[in-house]
Amino acid sequence: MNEAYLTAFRELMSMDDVLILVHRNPDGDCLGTAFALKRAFENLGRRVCVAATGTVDRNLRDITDGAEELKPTFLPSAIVSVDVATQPMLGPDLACYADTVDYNIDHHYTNTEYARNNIVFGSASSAGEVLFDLFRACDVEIDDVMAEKLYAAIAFDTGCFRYSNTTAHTHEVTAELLKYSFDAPAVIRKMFDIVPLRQLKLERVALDSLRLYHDGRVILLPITRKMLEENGAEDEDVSGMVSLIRRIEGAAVCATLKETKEGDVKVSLRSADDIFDVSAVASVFGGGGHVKASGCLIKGSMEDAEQRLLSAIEARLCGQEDGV
Ligand SMILES: [Mn+2]
Repeated sequence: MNEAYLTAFRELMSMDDVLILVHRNPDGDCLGTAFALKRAFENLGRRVCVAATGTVDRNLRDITDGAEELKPTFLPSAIVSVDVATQPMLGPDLACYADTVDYNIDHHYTNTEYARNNIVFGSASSAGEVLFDLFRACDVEIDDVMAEKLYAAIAFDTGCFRYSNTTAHTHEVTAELLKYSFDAPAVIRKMFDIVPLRQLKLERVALDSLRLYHDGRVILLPITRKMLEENGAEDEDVSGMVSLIRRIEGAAVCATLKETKEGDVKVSLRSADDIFDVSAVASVFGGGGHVKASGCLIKGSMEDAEQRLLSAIEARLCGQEDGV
C-alpha cells in the first residue's frame, strides 16, 4: 500500500477529538465505515463522534447503535470524511466543514481529493474494504463490533456480494471479518430483507396501477398520497419499489412517480437493461444522478407528470433505436 497513505492514516489514528463525516442520506457503507472507525478511536480512549446530513434509515440503525440523527457534539481538532466523493455530498448540515477536512477516506473514482490528506482507492468495493486494509496495514486492533460494522459496510455496497465491484480481495477481506464473532446473517437480513407489513401492503396496491408501454420496455408506477394514507405507509416505504419493478422481464427503463405532500411528483428512475441512460431523462426536469439510477422532481399533477416523463423517455428511446 502507498506509503503516503499509511503515514496519513497513522497520523489520523494519533488524533483526539475527532469528527467523522459521512455523505448526505447516509447508506450502509458510509455508516458502517464511520462507526468502525469511531469504535477504533473509542478503544484508544479518544473523544470521537459521527455527523451526517439527513436521517438514518430504520434498516441501518443497528449500525448507528440506534441513532436516527447524527450531530456534531464538540469542537473537533481533526476532521475525517468517509465515503464522501465530493464536498457537496456532505449536504447542507455539514457544508461548514467542507473546506476544512483533514483526512478523506474513500473508494470513488470520481473523488475530487478536497482534503489535506486524501486516501482514495478507486478499485475498492466499498469504504469499509479500504478501512479494513488501513487497519491491518497500520496494526489497529479490530474487535468483534468493528468487524460487524465493516462487514455491514462491504455487504451494503456490493449488494450482498452480487455487484461487479465484488473482487477476490473483497472476499478475502470478508473472510477475515467472518473469523470474528458476530451474527452475519442477521446483519444482512436487517439491512436488506426486513420491511414493515405496511410496505408490502402498499406495494400490493400500487402494483395494480402499473403502466407498461412499448411492449413492456417502459414501466411506470404511480404512487398517490391516497395509496400511502390508506395503507398507513410513509414516504420511506416507497424507496424500494423502483428496484422491485426493475426486476420485470423485458424492461429497459422503469420509474416510480410518488405524489409529494406538496402535490408535486418525485420520480425515481432506473435503467433495467444497463443501456438506457436515465440521467439524461432526469436532467430534462432539472434532476440528475447516475447512468443507471437517477431522480428528479416534476412540478404539477400526477397525470401531467406521467405524460411528460413518458414523452422524455420516448424521445430517448427513439434516439437509441435510430442508433443515435
Ligand atoms: Mn460507498
